[in-house]
Amino acid sequence: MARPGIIAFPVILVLGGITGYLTYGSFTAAIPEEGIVESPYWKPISESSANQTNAGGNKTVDESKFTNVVTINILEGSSTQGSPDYEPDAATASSDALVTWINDDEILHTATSGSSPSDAESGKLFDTGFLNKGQKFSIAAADIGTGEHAYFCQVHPYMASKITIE
Ligand SMILES: [Cu+2]
Repeated sequence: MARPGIIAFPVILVLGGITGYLTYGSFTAAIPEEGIVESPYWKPISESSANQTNAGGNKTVDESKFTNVVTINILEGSSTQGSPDYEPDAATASSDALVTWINDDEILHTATSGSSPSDAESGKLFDTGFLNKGQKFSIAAADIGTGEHAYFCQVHPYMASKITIE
């Protein structure tokens, strides 16, 4: 009778080869091809989200349509409590104006409608979302609506201001 190793050795080699071949096949089959989506969770990007300009969720505003632009700067050092924050601090805009907030600070800020984070109405009229340094957010004053509206920074709720749309 032959030594068992003489038969076992080629058998192990062949089994190893088959295992390697099947593993290779199943792994390369899992590499997705470009442009092909095979996922039950996939869905196309909707028109509305594609048009968003920032986390605020508002659609792109065509700034060229506005001759009257009210710019509110979020001043450098705004995050320090008691420092000047929004400039002008009490802004006024006519209803045909475009209202733009620009963050001139090094730190993230928002301009969010409402009196404080606990205000149930906060963010309903407008919300710039988180603005990094140099980023801006624009909204038509007509979309905010006439009246005096309080707003604040979600990151630093002591940053509070107001805007009046006439
Ligand atoms: Cu802030």
